[in-house]
Amino acid sequence: MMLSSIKRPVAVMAAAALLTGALAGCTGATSKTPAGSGPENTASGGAALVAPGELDTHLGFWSSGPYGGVWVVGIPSMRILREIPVFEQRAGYGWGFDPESRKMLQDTLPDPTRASWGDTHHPMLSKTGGNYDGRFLYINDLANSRIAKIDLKIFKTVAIKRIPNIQGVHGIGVHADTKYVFATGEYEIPNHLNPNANADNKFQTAVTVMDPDLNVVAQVPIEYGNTDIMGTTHDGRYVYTTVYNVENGTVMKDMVAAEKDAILFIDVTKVDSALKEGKFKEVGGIKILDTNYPGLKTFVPVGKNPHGVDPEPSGKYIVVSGKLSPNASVVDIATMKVVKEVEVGAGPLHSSFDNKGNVYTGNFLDSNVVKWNLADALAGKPKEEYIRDVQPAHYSPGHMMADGGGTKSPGGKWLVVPNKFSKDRFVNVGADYPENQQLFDISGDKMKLIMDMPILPEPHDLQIAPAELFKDAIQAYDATEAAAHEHKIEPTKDGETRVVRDGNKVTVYTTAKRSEFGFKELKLKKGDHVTIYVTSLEKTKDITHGFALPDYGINKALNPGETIKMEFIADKVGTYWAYCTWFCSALHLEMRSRIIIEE
Ligand code: RUQ
Ligand code: CUA
Ligand code: CA
Repeated sequence: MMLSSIKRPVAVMAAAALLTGALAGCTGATSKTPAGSGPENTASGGAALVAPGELDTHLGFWSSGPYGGVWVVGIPSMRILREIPVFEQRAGYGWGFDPESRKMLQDTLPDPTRASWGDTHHPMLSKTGGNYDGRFLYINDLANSRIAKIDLKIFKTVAIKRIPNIQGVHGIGVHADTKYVFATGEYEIPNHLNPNANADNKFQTAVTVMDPDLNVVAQVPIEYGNTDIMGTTHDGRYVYTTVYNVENGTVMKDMVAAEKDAILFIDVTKVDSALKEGKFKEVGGIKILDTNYPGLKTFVPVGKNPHGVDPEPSGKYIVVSGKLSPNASVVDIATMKVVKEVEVGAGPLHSSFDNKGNVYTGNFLDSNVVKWNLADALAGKPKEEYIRDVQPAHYSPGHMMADGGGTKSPGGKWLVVPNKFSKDRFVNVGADYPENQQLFDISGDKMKLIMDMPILPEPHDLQIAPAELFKDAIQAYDATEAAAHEHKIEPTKDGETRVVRDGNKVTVYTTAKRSEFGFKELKLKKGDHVTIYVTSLEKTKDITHGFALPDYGINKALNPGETIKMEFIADKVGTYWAYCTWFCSALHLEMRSRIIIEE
């Protein structure tokens, strides 16, 4: 057994008292209020952990729920460092205002004429050998069945794909070596509505297998009413997901009717061999695998309506959270059997891990985090022994994540607990309260609450990795390379604006620097199809310009050395100002150029 078993000097009775809810906060507050009903734990002032001018040691990548993007947060300061826009337009970065990002957003919607939005749940970092490698981040859009890839060299979204044949992409999983990206389908599609359904391939939903660029490799038809949260084993062999609707119910009452639901394991080696042997049917260009292919799918019965499925670091077990039961089920991956039901409290949703053999499970109903020792629980020790600590988490934690929590090598230092409610923890700002999340230091015997951090709705899930992993993120583009690779144009040099006319096609190659664009005035004819490339001549870090032409819906930020491309049809006669949207110098407001469109 690879799990370290810790000799613990902690008083067993204290743990028992904590479980009953008579909480003595670790931070010195001693209220007798039961967990979840009062602000009994107070933070010790986390921001001070990182003094002004000092840098965070870790980066957290947050899904932002219906904000449709990703927040990057420094840990332990919990300072928001930036947003990465994904499924929604963001004026600040000009995301969704230029033809390329706009196409990515709109073409992947069910109706490309509607405003794009996303419901992001589960960010997943790319991995090598079962550990984060800092290259990419993948994120789902439950609302529009989409998935996106973010390149962490540039912290930008580089691909968005809509997944066919399913509704509600919820859980996603990244193969231990990022060979594949997997996605679940939350909502069943009745067979009569499913364009691919016929006598041979009845399915309610499917697990989708994609390559690292999110092209669909295959879909595995699933006969049950949903596939929910997802995980992968550290050896790359399996991807697994909870299935809470084995009933194929369409209303909640029916979805909780059965005593047991399931975890579905999909053997990735069988996906490969089924593809190789041609055991699939191609429907609309998608390879739908033979659902009866031997060894492809295994359903393991677990307690009703399970939710989180989290791989512990040794790679032997998965911890499944019970949601409707007070238990976390430990599933042995080798035998695919539940080997232990561990009593952890009411409403467990998700678990994360440290580097000392401990599991941190968040209880939605109890509003707490329970630290328990996996080896002790598996050895059948009493609850007072395997439970090492209980701390209130305000209020009603959903997800939680320790640094490196889903990998082979957790760091064991930080635990972030996004909470679903905040109630009395902040000044009232209206009927929709701030969302809360809390940072715990988990390096000691007891979890220590470091800080509360209110944030916009809603902090859903996250991944935490050492900041060191992202040290190669670029700080400025190489103007030549960016131009050549992204747009296949000759780089535009200082003082060299070129206007090329071919019939009514006009292409403008120009520049931006402090504080002017390369062209001072551009004359166009009504009806011209205009493409403008702007190359930033800046080499100084953090000097960002923008190019906005509001009358034509154009707005895009441009970083040092970067080339951006904008397109519009000059269909309105008049004089229009293009201006810089990012404050770049004392003469920022003067950074504007006139575009005259004549009859
Ligand atoms: S899951 S509904 Cu996406 Cu735990 Cu949060
Ligand atoms: Cu360039 Cu403001
Ligand atoms: Ca069920």
